[in-house]
Amino acid sequence: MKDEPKIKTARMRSHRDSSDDDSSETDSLLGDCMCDDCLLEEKTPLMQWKKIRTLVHWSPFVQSYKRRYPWVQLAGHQGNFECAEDGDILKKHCPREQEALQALMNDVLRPYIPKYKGEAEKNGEKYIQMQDLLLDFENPCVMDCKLGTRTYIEEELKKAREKPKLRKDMYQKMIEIDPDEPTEEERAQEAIIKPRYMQWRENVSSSASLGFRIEGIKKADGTSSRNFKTTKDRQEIQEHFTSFADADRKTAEKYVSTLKAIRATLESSTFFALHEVIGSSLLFIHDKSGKTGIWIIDFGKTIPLPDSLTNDHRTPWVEGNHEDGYLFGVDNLINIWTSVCESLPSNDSSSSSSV
Ligand code: I3P
Repeated sequence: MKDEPKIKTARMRSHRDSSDDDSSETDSLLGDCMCDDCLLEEKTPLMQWKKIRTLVHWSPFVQSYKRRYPWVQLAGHQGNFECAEDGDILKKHCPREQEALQALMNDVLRPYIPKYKGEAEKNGEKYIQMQDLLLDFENPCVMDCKLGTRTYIEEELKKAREKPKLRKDMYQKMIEIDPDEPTEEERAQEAIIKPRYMQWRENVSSSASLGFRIEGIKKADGTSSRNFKTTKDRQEIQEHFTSFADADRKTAEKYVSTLKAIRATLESSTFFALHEVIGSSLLFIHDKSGKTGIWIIDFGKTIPLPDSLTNDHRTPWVEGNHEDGYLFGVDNLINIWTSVCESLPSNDSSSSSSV
């Protein structure tokens, strides 16, 4: 078929292989394709149909492009995804992300990373092919938390100094949240430079103070929100986590234990010690069956450190040290999810009646 992606590099086994069907290794992105090819695919299982139908109602994130190809995406750049064969997803090619994913396939972090399936081409465009993480869940609840105290790379800062590029779109996004924020000069230009916007975003959200921020939440009842730009307060975040977990203590406990496992793995990862990890997210997914998982996604701004440097990911950033605050964010996530657990009644009714 002319539209089928051609995988250029050797492909790993499909995650639909029964021997390889491990939900703890599912992928990253929130994509489900409604393209004609997928809908007409004879082997499309009923469950997949149901999921597609449900996700189509996730209206704020549905985007239509090309021949009515609605995709669902919780966070990140719109229009970056396409469908692929075997229920995989295609993400617009980014050399940095591809390099990171390739390296991560040989790192201890691999179980928490979307499976990288190689490079693909569709309609003349180059893509990275990855597993669709949602495939193993039935009507999933999904939350994207962007990690780190800093969301722009040092290179962007240097470029902005050398050749400032004014962004009218970012000015507009800023005044929508806080009309008083722009300086007189910015107001006259009706534009701002990107690092200024990114730093302001970090400060109005919890990125700067807690090392992570909520980017988007989709719940099982079909409701969804990306309205977290000014969500900064610890208590408010705890309430969002509680609601996301449907006030279910078991779900919250599973998230705490997975977060602790991810932290331990990050601390022992060679890849992580040798990279600045900016703009990467943790994707939380669970469904009614009790299945939960957290995956590390988005590596477009993950960069190898200069030769003599390693990052501890907790030391505060000063220009030149490349620190990103990633583990500081994971520490705070664990802390807040632990508070969620402590605030909820135990699911085990026998323990309350055993006195
Ligand atoms: C966007 C967000 C993205 C960033 C994008 C921003 O702001 O910070 O992470 O993309 O920059 O517009 P918001 O969430 O407030 O909409 P990158 O991380 O890839 O830089 P862009 O508009 O230059 O893509």
